[in-house]
Amino acid sequence: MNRTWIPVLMLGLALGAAACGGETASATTVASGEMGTMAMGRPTLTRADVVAGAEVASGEFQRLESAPVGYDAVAGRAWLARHDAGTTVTIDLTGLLPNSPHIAHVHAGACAAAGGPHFQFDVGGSTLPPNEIHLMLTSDRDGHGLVTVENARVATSAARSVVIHPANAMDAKVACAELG
Ligand SMILES: [Cu+2]
Repeated sequence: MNRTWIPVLMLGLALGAAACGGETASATTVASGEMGTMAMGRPTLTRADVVAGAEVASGEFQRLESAPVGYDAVAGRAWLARHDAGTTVTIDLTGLLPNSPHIAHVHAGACAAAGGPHFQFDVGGSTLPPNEIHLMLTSDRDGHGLVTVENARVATSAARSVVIHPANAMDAKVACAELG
């Protein structure tokens, strides 16, 4: 990727996140660089389900009515591990549109409410990581996607579900996993 495109991509992602959360992100906030790739996860981090000494909540992804075409077979699992170093979240899905970027957020509501608002460490604070937990993955040619993200704070019980969206259609909620 050409360097000059990175800020453009990040701006697009931030605006998308704002669309999902129903709030507006200012260009100033976006430019601060909080939303770097590192803050949204990597496939190679230690998965939440194998973090040593963690308390792990997990749930199966269920397709939502709002899922766009192409996601009829979406399935997978989300894990949220609370541990001494903070929180680790992993999502592992199949049945995604192939070779496509997706964004997931930890939400504060039940899947019956399509996840409700985004989970925030400081409620009413920044709508970007690290105050929220966002994950970015690009599915492979078979529609499989895996990513893990870490946060230095331990999530409260308000971290209730994980919702995944196509990165280019953030209003479209594809699937939700309730953490139990
Ligand atoms: Cu979301």
